[in-house]
Amino acid sequence: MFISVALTTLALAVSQVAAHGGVLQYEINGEWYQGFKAYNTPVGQVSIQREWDTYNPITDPTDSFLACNNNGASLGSGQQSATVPAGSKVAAYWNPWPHSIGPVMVYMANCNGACSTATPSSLEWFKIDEAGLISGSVADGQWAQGELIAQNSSWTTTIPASLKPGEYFLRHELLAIHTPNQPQFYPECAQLVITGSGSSQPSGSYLVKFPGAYSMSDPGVNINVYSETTVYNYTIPGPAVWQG
Ligand SMILES: *[C@@H]1O[C@H](CO)[C@@H](O)[C@H](O)[C@H]1NC(C)=O
Ligand SMILES: *[C@@H]1O[C@H](CO)[C@@H](O)[C@H](O)[C@H]1NC(C)=O
Ligand SMILES: [Cu+2]
Repeated sequence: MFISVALTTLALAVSQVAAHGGVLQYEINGEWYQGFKAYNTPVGQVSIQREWDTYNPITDPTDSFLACNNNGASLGSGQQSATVPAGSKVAAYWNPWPHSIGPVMVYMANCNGACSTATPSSLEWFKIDEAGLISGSVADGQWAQGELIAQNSSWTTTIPASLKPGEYFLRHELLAIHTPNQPQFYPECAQLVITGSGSSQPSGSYLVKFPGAYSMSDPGVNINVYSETTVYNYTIPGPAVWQG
């Protein structure tokens, strides 16, 4: 009795505090990297992450900042990149309790040169990881974002081991769909220098632009989850995952 009351209270507290957010830090190949500090001036910040300014979502799938959030700018002399071998594990850590309904997606983009001078909206992105509806119905099932919260607000992905070395962007994204027919996109980008002896590159069908990859006509983007009580599939937007 006491336990069930306590759990109900906890569940209520959780649903109330689930909120906006972003990726605050990374653990890549065993090393920790601090993210950009949103709500602060970029002046003097040093990070592998590109600038993003608030925990607020992007709500339009054609928003010009969809690639790396608003404003996605390079940190100039403070802009760093993490040098890691292909095949490394990358864990992204969000703020505690981002939203719990919707998919988690991870993308990369080859900068074809220096990422520090690259414009995120001009790059061609490929998806390396995705998870959507884990179990149950669209209306009240378990989502990847709920799993992320249960994993200490983190998500771990392996960079394809065969990926050709070079400078790349890494883009983590939550697509929160708890508000009917009003998607919320939460993307953050970091810069990587991939090392190794791989030679694989995704072919054209795996490559997308942001904006461009998503639209309000995608079933997974423009959705009222609460009306889908007897639907047990969810179509994650964007291209197929490239396995390397
Ligand atoms: C949970 O995540 C934080 C980073 O947000 C990290 O410092 C801490 O070690 C993690 N705790 C566990 C138990 O992994
Ligand atoms: C579920 O699958 C059907 C048939 O493929 C599709 O039309 C529908 O859009 C899917 N539902 C969701 C929520 O993705
Ligand atoms: Cu929110």
